[in-house]
Amino acid sequence: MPASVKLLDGADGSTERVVLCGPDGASAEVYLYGATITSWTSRGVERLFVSAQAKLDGSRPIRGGIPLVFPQFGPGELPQHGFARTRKWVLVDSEARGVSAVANLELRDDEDTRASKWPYAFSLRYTITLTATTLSAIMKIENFDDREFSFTALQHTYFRVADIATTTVTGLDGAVYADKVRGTTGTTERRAQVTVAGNEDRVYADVPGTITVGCGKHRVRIQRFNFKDIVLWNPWADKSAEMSDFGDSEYKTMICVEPGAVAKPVTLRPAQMLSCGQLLTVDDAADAEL
Ligand code: TA6
Repeated sequence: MPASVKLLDGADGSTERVVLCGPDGASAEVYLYGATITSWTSRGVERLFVSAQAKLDGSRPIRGGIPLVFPQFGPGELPQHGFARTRKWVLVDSEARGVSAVANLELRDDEDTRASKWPYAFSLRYTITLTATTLSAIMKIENFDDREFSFTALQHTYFRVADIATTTVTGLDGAVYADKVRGTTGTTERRAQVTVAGNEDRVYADVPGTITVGCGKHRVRIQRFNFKDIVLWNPWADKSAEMSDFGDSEYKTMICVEPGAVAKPVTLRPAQMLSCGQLLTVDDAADAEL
């Protein structure tokens, strides 16, 4: 089946989300609100997690999928994780070409952002490309101001897993991380296969190579472009109970493995730009491998 792109309108009649369809039944769904990818299905399996209690009406950031964090990771002068994930983005164009479905979205400064603590003129283009077994999410951040500006950025990917107890993350061994739960910094990850058995909130800096998230036979490879850092997060039971848009036991079927530039800010001079993002590839084990 050839690739296709559908625009779906919201209650107000304006385009609310874009559905990309690729070969072999692959699909992805992107809300213009926050340019949040809320679904990625490949090889018949939904690869992303969205909470059953997530708000999809624009009243708060979508709890799940791939929220975009820009221009601030974490708490700070702006609201947590910055404004990109709560703005209405513009669909610039979309196209289905052969085996790929593509959507180009854009966010620019507006009077609200110019009145914020991060008042700079900028353009943030976001290109999402779907094929049968890959999802590419590439941001192009451009400084349209006459001043340099600094930012941190991240793609807050929520992976859907069958069981957190049998989920592994590989590729982090040797990386140094800050542990926001234990309040430590400078710890080196020694495990080739990282597992999660409680609340984890870690920022691994300067991680080389490919990261793989696996559970049972389902595996997704993460390749990154100018996103050297990886955040690993699972709220576990206590933090889950504190989140109104997250089910108390949903921590058992999700893990956040988030590529970004967050360990230190990126600075762009006027007219300078940075392309950054990730390529997700399905790499399921053959039955014989299990
Ligand atoms: O990426 C990990 C993290 O920074 C955690 O500290 C936690 O706050 C998570 O993001 C979710 O943040 P949110 O603002 O979406 O509730």
